[in-house]
Amino acid sequence: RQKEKAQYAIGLAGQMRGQRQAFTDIILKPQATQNHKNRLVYTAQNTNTLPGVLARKEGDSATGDPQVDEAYEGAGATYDLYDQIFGRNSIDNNGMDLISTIRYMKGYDNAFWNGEQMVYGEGDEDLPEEERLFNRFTIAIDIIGHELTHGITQYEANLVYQGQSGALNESFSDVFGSLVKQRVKKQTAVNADWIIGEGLFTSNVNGVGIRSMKQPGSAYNDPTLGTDPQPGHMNEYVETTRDNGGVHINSGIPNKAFYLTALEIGGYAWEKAGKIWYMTLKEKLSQTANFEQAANITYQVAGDLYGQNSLEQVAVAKAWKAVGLPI
Ligand code: ASN
Ligand code: ZN
Repeated sequence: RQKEKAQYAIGLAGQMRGQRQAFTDIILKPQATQNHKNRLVYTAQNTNTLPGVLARKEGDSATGDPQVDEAYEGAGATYDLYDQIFGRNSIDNNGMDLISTIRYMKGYDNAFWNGEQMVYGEGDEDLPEEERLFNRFTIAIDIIGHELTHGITQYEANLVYQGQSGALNESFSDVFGSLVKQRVKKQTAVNADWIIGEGLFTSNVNGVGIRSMKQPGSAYNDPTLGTDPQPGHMNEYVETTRDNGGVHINSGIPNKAFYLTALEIGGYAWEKAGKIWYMTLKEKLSQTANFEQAANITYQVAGDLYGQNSLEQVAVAKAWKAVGLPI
């Protein structure tokens, strides 16, 4: 049971598909959208009823319940990244309410986007302390950004949650989740830890988080959870029928390509690498895109945004080549 948990920790994309809008102007001169940030945080009170009972709405002051307040603040930071940096107005780019439910079921070791809202378990709070592996899932702001990004992917490329397109779906969630965290912490690409889910494991686990974008496969190595199964190169691509064909496993490859791109460009990762990935997701990828197509499209987009043979475009090509996907 525990083993499965880590591997499935963190995203399901639904089937809806939003309308696409025209390209580049917004992205180089993003303007905050008219503010439609409307957060609603509910508690399921340890049941499976969604959304549950309203615990905090937009404008309310902190409740003192960390799960409620973290879900609220994390949704806010995610909204702000998309709004202020990419000019996007919420999940559907049309001001959709940001609905979160915390305390979903009892001892639930996961978080997910259900096609309409974010849902967070409280981890192993039901177990005696020495048996706990997971803390509450709102504890890590990148997890919140990850789940919300599944909503955005649903309205944009709508990547099919299977095989390589599914691993890309997962990877975009990790990329923007990590950018939410990096922006809140004001960290440049070189200073960021690129860990996903830092703080999620209790001290009973030998691990720093559920994934590492910088060094896929290195996030944990634990007697109960096993070893982080992520590859960081096509040579180690994992063929499996588990986990929808390894969507949380092979996402290590595009994750590392993003990390390498951001590192090579330098500065804050959301400013350029983030824009390239955002425009790729919003305007260019098809639902069934594979890694090779994603690589080619990020390269094209980098050229459109920053110029042919620009430092940024060259960085993208180098990064994909380094993970075994030459353009
Ligand atoms: N926490 C997982 C994720 O967001 C949930 C899932 O749908 N596998 O990827
Ligand atoms: Zn996910």
